[in-house]
Amino acid sequence: MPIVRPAAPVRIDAVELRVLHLPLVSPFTTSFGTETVREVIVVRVRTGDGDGWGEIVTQQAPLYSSEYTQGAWDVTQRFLAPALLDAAAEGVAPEQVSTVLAPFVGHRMAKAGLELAVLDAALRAAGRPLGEYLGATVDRVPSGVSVGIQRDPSALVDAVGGYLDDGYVRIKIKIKPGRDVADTAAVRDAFGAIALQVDANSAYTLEDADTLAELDRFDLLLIEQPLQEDDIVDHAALAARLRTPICLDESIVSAKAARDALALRAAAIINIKAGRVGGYLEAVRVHDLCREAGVPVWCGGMLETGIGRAANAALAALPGFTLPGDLSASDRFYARDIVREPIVLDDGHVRVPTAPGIGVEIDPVALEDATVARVELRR
Ligand code: OSB
Ligand code: MG
Repeated sequence: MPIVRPAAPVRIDAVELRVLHLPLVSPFTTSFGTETVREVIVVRVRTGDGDGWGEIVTQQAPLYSSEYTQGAWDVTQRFLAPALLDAAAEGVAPEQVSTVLAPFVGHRMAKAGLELAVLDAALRAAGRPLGEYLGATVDRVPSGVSVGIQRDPSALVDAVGGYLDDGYVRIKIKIKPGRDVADTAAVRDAFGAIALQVDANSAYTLEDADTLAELDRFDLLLIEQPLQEDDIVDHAALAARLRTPICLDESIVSAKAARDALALRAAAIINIKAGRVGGYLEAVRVHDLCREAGVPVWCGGMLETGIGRAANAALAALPGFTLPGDLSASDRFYARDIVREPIVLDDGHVRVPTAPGIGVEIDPVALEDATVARVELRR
């Protein structure tokens, strides 16, 4: 459903941006690389009624998406934040932020971070939780975990076993050419009929269809983004050759892209990430059109801090999110989160925050300790 009750405009006095470096509890390896430290941008908007917080989920290098942290840092200071500050002199409602930023092509993660900060400020001022605003219908959401590529299949089985012991209700393993069928077989053999899916992060081409078809025998929930971001027609061709449903992640950069992918039968399931589509409001639009089309969606993750993790829990509480998301606890990635109430796992679920705005408070000491760069922009 579209946003039922819009939020009142806020006047923004300043935008603070910080680059954080958060050490990961263990290296995270995908088909595109290994991360040991999460580099991320945190946004604070300062308004007469208090602060709002957002997160720009770019990574250090443009390997998952064309966006990357220093690029987002530059475009936000040079173009996005000045446009927002200009528009917000007399007040800007969260629903207007994407229109204000629309003249600037792309840079969706950067735009999403600004929009989230405005949403948080506006909803805190109104005493409304983000979940209620977005249309949440449940108070907790099932928690899946994304497991990186390990040294070998036996190390993968150990890692997955640990997460199952923690209570995660769905396992996603990262795959790449040469680390696909054997890794998946090892996990299936070790743990039987668990809810299991794989994510290729664009590592294959249509030439690999025979290899990918071997995954059909493992009864996976889905295979995520086997081909490149712009391979919509090839994904449709691949879908016709697999029994395993194809889920798109990287390709779905907007509600329009989602509509096109569904029309071309390139995806049977969609991973929704607010950063990738330019914000939580566009994410709701993707949700709405998929729900209309009877296409299941789930909430993806970008190794968020507690800010994005809390907001993702609110988004995933919408009724079309019928598959468990990558909504793990803070301690899946971080020994120390930057919020006072880290996201925790409770019986395989994550609670949807009920306090106003994103519903979590920043831990100023943890934030300061993680900060490697800071700027404040004013009108
Ligand atoms: O493809 O879903 C992905 C992390 C960074 C970039 C892309 C992806 C991921 C993950 C981690 O799989 C999801 C999470 O935050 O738990
Ligand atoms: Mg993915």
